[in-house]
Amino acid sequence: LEPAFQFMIRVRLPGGVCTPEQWLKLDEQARAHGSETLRITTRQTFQFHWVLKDSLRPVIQGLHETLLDTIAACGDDSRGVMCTVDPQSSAFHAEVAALAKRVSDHVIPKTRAYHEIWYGDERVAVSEDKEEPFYGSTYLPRKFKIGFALPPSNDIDVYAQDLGFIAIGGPGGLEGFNVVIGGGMGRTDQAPQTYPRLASLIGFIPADRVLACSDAVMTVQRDYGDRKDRQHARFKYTIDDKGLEWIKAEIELNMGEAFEESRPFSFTSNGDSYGWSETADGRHHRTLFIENGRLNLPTLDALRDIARIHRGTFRLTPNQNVIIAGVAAEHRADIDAVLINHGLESMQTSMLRRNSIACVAFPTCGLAMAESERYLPSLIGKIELILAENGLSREPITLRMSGCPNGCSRPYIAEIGLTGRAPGKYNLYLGGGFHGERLNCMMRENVGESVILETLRDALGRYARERKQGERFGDFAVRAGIVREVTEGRFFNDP
Ligand code: SRM
Ligand code: SF4
Repeated sequence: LEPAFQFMIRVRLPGGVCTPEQWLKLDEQARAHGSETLRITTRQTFQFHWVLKDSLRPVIQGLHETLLDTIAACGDDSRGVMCTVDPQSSAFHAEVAALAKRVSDHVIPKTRAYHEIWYGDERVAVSEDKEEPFYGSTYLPRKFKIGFALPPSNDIDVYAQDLGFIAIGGPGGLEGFNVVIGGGMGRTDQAPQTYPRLASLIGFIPADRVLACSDAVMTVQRDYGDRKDRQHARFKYTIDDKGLEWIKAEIELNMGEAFEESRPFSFTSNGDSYGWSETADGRHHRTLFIENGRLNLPTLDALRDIARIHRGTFRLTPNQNVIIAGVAAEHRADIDAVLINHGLESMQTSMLRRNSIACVAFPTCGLAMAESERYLPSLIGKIELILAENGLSREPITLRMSGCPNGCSRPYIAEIGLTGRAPGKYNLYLGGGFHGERLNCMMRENVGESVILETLRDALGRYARERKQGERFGDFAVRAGIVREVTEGRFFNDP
């Protein structure tokens, strides 16, 4: 008798866009095989948890019926491609989102093995270079992450990507992208040679060079990344070992041309804006807050009812929320009616909660050292009281918790970051940039809830009393000397 092995399934969903038909299929599979739960991830896709081994093929084949797959959602390859989701400038956004999808299709492995294993396709003998022209048999040294950001929104946290494209528009629409390389969050406790790193800006490329640029950057990492030590194999370490200028020159060589001067841009936030918004094309979009991305039955029921009547798309945000996008003005009331019916119409959540992210952690994550998704909601309740005492309830402050140092919630760029060390114990970080532009710095190591709350009471109290007009909490923590400014990943672990 075989043990009841259970699995997690992660879907590939470039830019987090999904049709109502796909939503209904995902919902159906979650009810049939995934313990009636779906999880929106920090990279804009869905995960099924608790899938038994015998259910793997039915789920994957079911997804295939609506053209969804799980290719390159994991592995040493280019992972799910992210794209800013807030369609503030509809035509421009559509152009960038389409490119994100093209890049995703371009960078995934080409092997037919997936189709043979999961869909039962007939096996055809092909030579390795034809089967996998870019990855070969050894793939990349480690996972590789690509994302597209549309200023002023940095919702995808472009500086946390191995390769980030920052869209630059002109009067005629999309002109091209500023390119950033070498971002990453993962670190290991007690291993100071591992650190989070913000991606570095290396120049501008015209829009039609995006595929060439992706190939060129990934080639450098494929050929020069560390294949001996997995803890040192991400692109960020290749860059710091070889030097940014050397890497940039290698990319230019592969691309066959030099980067242009980077263009001006500015980000204002990495969060979501909730409620209804309208774009120039007359379409309406409703962003729903989904705490930590967890879709359990009552919310699944509501969204299934919406999927049955919705004619636009659903968009998953990098902050683990859902946008019911592309609603015609005359259908808004129908969507509202379903939300009211299911008790989901009101937005009573605090600014802190709306700007929070927790990774999955226990009970499904095998690497978890402490709780995250199941604990953050109650911790926020306690921090909300401190904020209220200090008149800060309306202040947007980013708070991210991860159950281990791997940083799946991108905690090292939050204004308040918490990473698990042991059950009930966390490292507390302060001073991250509000829109993901600065790493934070460790303030307390391996501490429990009472020390976390005490430390925050102190820091937030000072913020309330001493801040300058419009100053963000992360900026204040650095200016006031509560934590030192971390200017580069290499210095993250300095005392
Ligand atoms: Fe992650 C591994 C969950 C985004 C850095 N991550 C894992 C695994 C698969 C655990 C494992 O390897 O056994 C987790 C599955 C937990 C579960 O039970 O579902 C897991 N990661 C997640 C998700 C679901 C967190 C969430 O709550 O949403 C996110 C899925 C993203 C997706 O849709 O593809 C997720 N992981 C991230 C991010 C954020 C991002 O990419 O923007 C990071 C930090 C960025 C980065 O890569 O540097 C991240 N995950 C890691 C790492 C550390 C990598 C490193 O360089 O050291 C690991 C461990 C590893 O790869 O060895 C990891
Ligand atoms: Fe698991 Fe750690 Fe990622 Fe959280 S940060 S999901 S605990 S690997």
